[in-house]
Amino acid sequence: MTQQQKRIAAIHDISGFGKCSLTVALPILSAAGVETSVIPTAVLSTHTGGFTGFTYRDLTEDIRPFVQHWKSLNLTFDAIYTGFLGSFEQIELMKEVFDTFKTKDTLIMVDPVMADNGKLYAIFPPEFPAGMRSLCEKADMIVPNITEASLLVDEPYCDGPYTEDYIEMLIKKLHALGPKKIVLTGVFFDENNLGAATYDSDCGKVEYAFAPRIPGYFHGTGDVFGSALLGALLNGFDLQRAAQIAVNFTAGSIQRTFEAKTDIRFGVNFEQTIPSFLKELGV
Ligand code: PXL
Repeated sequence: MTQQQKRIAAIHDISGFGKCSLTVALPILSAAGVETSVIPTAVLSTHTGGFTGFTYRDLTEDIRPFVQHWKSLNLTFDAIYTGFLGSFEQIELMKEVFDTFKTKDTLIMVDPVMADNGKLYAIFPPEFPAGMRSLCEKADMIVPNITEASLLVDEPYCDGPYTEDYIEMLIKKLHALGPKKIVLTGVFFDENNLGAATYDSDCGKVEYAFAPRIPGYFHGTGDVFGSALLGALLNGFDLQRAAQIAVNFTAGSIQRTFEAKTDIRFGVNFEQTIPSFLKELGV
C-alpha cells in the first residue's frame, strides 16, 4: 500500500552561505521523502556565527500573511519545525502558527537555537532564553544542545564530560516545561563518543545515541541533526532510533569536513553523506 506523503512546515531563516537553517533543512527533509514547505523568517548573506558584515533582511511582516494564505488553502502539516528566530516578535508569531495549524496529529518541533559552548549568541539579548522557554512550553518535542538546555531550565552551564545524573536532571527539568519528547544534543560521558540523549514520555526512559567524537566545533550541525531527526521520525522510526540515525548522519558529515580541513564557518559536508542516511532510513 502506498502511504500518504508526509508534509511539514519548516520555519527558519535562509542564510545564503554557510549551510544552516533552511539551506540544510530543505535538502535533508526532501531527501528523506518529506514534502517540506517553508516560511523564511529572514534572509541573510551568511549565518551570524563567525562572519562579519553579513546582510540581514527581516521578514517578520510576511509571516502572518503567509500563514493566512496557507490557511485559506486548508493546508495541513504532519509537523511544524522551527529553528533560528531573530526576535521576541517572531517567537510570539510562532505561537500563532502553532495554534493555527495544530491538530492532534501534528508534531510541533522547536529547536531553541540561541546558544552554544556555554554562551548565548552575541546577537541575542540576555532575556531571549525566557522567550524561547515560552515557545518550548508549546512544543511536543524540543531539541536543545546542553547550553540551550541549561539556559531554558536556569541551571549553570557545565563543560563535559557529563554524568548520567546531570543529563537526566536537565531532561527532567526540560520535560517539566511541557514537551513530551526531549532530544538533548552535545552529550558525552568520555572523550571518545558524542551524541544525544532522548526522552519520550510514552516510554518513560532516557536513552542515548552516540558516534565517535571528532574534535572541534562545526557550524550548522544542530540544523543537520534536527532535520535528519525529523526526517527519520516521519519515516516511522521511534525517537531513540531516529536520534541514532541523526547522530550517524551528523557525525559522518563532520568526519568528511574534518578530513577536508574546511573552514568550520562554512558548514559541514552533509550533501555527500545523504546516500548513507537514505540507506539507514531504508528509502
Ligand atoms: O545554525 C543556527 C543558525 C541559524 N541561522 C542563523 C544563525 C545560526 C547560528 O549562528 O546565525 C542566521
